[in-house]
Amino acid sequence: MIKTLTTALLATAMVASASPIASAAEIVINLLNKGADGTVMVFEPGFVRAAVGDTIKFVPVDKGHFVQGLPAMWPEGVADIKGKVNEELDVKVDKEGFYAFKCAPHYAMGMVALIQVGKAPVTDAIKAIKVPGPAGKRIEADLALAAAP
Ligand SMILES: [Cu+2]
Repeated sequence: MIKTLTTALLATAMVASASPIASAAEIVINLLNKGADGTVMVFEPGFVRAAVGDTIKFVPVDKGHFVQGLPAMWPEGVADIKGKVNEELDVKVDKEGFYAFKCAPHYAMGMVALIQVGKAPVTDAIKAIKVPGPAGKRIEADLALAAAP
């Protein structure tokens, strides 16, 4: 009887861990006027690895920021997203790929974040996407992190 119960519990645990809903995480990215390393106008962390089904929560710790998807680097078929100034924004990432986000008011200053969802590979096509200015430099650095094992 005890053995049967243990087996049943184990089976339940295995099903639960295989379910994307049970294992989905919430990942917080803060919108800051100044990052830990002194860089002004940043998402922190600016690069994140997420699993399919996770939720990215953008938190405007400082005022005057708002989040938008960067269409140049966005999974095909996923709807655009646009937050509101000074408001939190939850983005559930349901499709593998690269999701780049910008803070619209500070995009020219390089305020971007990159989320690598699932096992999305850093392909030549991804590397060839042109993002101008400081944002492009940051995305380039993020892609180097994404390509690392
Ligand atoms: Cu901003």
